[in-house]
Amino acid sequence: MEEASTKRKVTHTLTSGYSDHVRVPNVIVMVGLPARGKTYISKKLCRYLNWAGIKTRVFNVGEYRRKEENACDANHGANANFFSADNQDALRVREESARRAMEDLCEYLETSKGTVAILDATNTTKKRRKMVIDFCDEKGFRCFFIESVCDDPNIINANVTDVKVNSPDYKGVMSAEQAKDDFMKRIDNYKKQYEPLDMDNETYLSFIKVINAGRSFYVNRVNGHAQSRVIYYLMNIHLLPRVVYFTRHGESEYNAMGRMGGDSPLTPHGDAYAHALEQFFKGERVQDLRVWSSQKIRAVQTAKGLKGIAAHVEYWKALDELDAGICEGLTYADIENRYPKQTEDRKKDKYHYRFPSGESYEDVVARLEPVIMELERQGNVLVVSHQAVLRCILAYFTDRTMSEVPYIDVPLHTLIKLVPRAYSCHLTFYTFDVTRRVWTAREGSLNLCESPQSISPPNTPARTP
Ligand code: ADP
Ligand code: FDP
Ligand code: F6P
Repeated sequence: MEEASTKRKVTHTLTSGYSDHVRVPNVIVMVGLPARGKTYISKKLCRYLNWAGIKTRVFNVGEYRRKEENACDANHGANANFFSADNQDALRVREESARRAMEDLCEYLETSKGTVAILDATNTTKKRRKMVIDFCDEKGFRCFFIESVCDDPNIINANVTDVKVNSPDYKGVMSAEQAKDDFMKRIDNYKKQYEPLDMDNETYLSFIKVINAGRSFYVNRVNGHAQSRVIYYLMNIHLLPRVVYFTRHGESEYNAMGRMGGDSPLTPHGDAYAHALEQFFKGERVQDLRVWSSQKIRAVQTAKGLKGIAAHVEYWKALDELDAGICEGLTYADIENRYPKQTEDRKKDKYHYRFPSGESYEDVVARLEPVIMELERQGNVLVVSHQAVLRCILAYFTDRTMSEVPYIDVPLHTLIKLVPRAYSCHLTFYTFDVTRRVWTAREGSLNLCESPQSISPPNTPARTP
């Protein structure tokens, strides 16, 4: 009897969309003229949501259009006239591209168990948006619009010059100068058909308007957890140029003994690294540098010399190393001997494995969310933390999957400099030439560093114990 009713319930959710009690897939629909940061927002949001454990994928309609064009050996994108509202043939191609993207998006949410799909297109007309809304209604997907409105000519000019002229539409077809000219005409063509989200007559829709790259926002009818999380995120990100540095503490006594976790002080080698770091930042003269350290002794000692250099030094509990619970203070060999089952389980799924009375990488990601949000809000920051924690933070910035996170190589006595770029981040690894350091990475490590830079900063004699 009970089994039959359970079956009925399941059938009900499958045939008539998603009730309030089951997972409701979200479709995020980008809206806005070209060069308003829609692809930037889509990619960044996707990276954040996946990192936070919400399975997300971007469907870029421009790519679908290019695929169609490749199939018939054409390159319409390199001619602004293609985007004119009067070009009926082109409109058909664009509608078809959007339709295909929506089919794939639907497959992703229904079959591949995605939670959020982002439809990255201009969606500048009411007609196009109605098509998307009807589609989502029919499938039982929740629809949320993000419109980027920008009339600041400096921002638009920079977006076109730095990013748009490198679009695959123009690659090998024309010079950067010609591409810029064509793209500006493309924008003009879109302007003639653009119908912004209507704050008076489209109030039944859930949306956020991001105005002039976050100078102000307009939010309407937020529906559910995923949407409120997205809004909070969008309100924290900014485009100002800045640098984020990451380092592990210098070598600690426990590192030297091969023991996990604990709260031991630096060895003389670790101390020499702390000194070299201080000299490096003295030379760098980073403006308004904020230093965020964990509260563990080894991190506090590493950051100590930066007090006179940085604008602020703060100590975050959230930056403390992953808690290895009953394995704290043990070597990997001790753990294997005492708890062979734990070692085996950890190997099978290191990301989700939680130490008894301790944490998993997944737990660390959850407690790092406020750190990420604050990093997004701030300018220049140096984070002094630990191997597992920095793996989680770097995974966010470099878009790594859950299974990759616990294997990212974050060596001791190495400073990582991260500079945000249009759609990605650029990393530089500075390896400091300060005597010995122990090797703490485990098997199968993942190298994020393309070209390491060795540093022997002047005036950094290794300190004697
Ligand atoms: P679109 O997809 O709208 O054609 P892109 O995302 O390709 O535009 O443009 C990328 C550029 O947009 C990046 O250089 C980024 O600095 C900038 N950008 C990001 N967010 C915004 C925003 N909210 N408004 C304007 N420009 C933005
Ligand atoms: P993009 O490639 O930057 O994502 O420039 C507009 C464009 O942007 C075109 O490539 C693409 O054809 C279009 O957006 C997406 O579709 P619609 O204008 O048809 O919505
Ligand atoms: O060995 C240094 C260390 O930071 C330990 O404190 C911590 O338990 C460990 O690395 C985390 O690395 P893994 O997850 O590879 O064991």
